[in-house]
Amino acid sequence: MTDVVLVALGSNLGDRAAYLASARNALALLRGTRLVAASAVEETAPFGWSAQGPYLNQMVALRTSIAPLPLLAELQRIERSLGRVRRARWGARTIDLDIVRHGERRATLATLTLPHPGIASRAFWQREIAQLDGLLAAAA
Ligand code: PH2
Ligand code: MG
Ligand code: MG
Repeated sequence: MTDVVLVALGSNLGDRAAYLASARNALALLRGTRLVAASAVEETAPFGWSAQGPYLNQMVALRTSIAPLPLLAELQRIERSLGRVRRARWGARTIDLDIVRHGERRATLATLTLPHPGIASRAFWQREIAQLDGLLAAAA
């Protein structure tokens, strides 16, 4: 049993494009997982806490057998491996990996809400989701 999972990537410290590329590689290496589509990379102004540099954002689609909470743990492991240090909420980071959608699942847990509640307020996520949905439909 596999699901199509959308994962948002964001970086605003150091070599941002290299962090995105390393994260894509690490995602593609997860057990039971294929990276099946990637959106364009977009530079975006920071939201939440404006005294930080601009982000590179991208979204990828995975086909995976990993359930939401174990996948969240894998994303946090990848973040740590790429030098992520958790300081302020919404502060600058080398890499941020967020589960945006996990198949049709809905969840409201302390650590994870699905679909991600940030979709409605982030125009760049809406653009990336539209790109991925188009790529996935073309591949189906
Ligand atoms: N992520 C944040 C905080 N602010 N701003 C942009 N432009 N892009 C992000 O991915 C982002 C942010 C917390 O996750
Ligand atoms: Mg985030
Ligand atoms: Mg995050």
